[in-house]
Amino acid sequence: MRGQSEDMVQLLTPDGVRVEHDEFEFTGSTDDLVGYLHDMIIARRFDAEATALQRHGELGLWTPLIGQEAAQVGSAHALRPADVVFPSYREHAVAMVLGVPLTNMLSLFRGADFGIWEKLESFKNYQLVIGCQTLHATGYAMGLELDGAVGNDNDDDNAGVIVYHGDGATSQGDVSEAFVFAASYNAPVVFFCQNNQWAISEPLALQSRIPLNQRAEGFGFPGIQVDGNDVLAVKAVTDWAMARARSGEGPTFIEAFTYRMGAHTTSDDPTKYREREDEEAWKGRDPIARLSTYLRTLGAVDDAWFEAVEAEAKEYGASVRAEIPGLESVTMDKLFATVYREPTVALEAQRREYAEYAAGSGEEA
Ligand SMILES: Cc1ncc(C[n+]2csc(CCOP(=O)(O)OP(=O)(O)O)c2C)c(N)n1
Ligand SMILES: [Mg+2]
Repeated sequence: MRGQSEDMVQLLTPDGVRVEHDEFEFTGSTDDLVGYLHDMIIARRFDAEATALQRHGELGLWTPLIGQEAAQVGSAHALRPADVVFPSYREHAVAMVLGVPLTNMLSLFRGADFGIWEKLESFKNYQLVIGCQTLHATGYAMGLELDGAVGNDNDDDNAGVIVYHGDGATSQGDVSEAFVFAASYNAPVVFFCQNNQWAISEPLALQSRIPLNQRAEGFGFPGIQVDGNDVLAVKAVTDWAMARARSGEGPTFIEAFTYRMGAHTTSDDPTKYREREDEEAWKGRDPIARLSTYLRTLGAVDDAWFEAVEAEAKEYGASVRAEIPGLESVTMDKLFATVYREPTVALEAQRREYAEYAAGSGEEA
């Protein structure tokens, strides 16, 4: 595959065969893997439901995660309760693993709230400004260090930050600045780049002449490429990087080499800019299929298991749809009230200006 490094970490081949690696091993149990497969199947179902809800006009937009389940589920399972996540806008499976109610996400994409969701202390708001969350995450990580939450002898007292961003985001100035600060301050932050090969219609080849993980070396911290469709390898590499962060060894860049199997968003049509052969080639590397093959070979899952998960996914899908009518709608009053904890003079002036405009136009305030 183009952009794939020779030393990409892989522990499970696309055919579902387990392979050894000199440095990394998956230390979890088979039961853990069955749990990850379950999470990946449910996440894909949630994603399909949300895409369908957008098509029915219930959501303004949706950002599909299909294809990126292993990158998200594997990395999320490497996190501990004190760790903090800064997502971009596609990390629905990370949210799911961390117990953020997924209806919170539907609410955001319906325009019914502003991302003030549950568990904000450990899973921050989605960001649509490409790459900006890498700066927020780095600043937060520097704060953890100042708070003494890094490098303690008792590892239970330690915490780290993980920030998710895309391949396209690495072309943003914000991301380079975050790398500089993370390196200078040895911040406990893991940059988890889901290289899904596309930044909307721009292929990775336009953005980088070298595999993305090699960029980290120039900033002075390790960069590693992992097979992002291999949940075992993603878990092992993220465990290592988060342990480095928590113990005070500083930042790490992980490039999870994966593929956006769907559209960029529900407003996008990838048939306009990418080849069907490309999509077919990546279908053969589907993260769910390869783990299913492996676990079937072990005898850890069978047809009955898949039927039960399918039934659960179906029921879950129905419960997601049932939530929609109960979601609040947004009023301009609520919008103004949510900007700052205390209103500012400028904001109050804007609120008055809007109220006058609404009164004149007959629009709801
Ligand atoms: C600062 C900024 N510039 C441009 C955009 C428009 N935009 C939205 S998504 C996107 C591509 C991002 O690609 P990538 O970082 O690879 O993330 P992916 O969507 O593939 O997960 C762009 C350019 C934006 N939201 N913010
Ligand atoms: Mg991308």
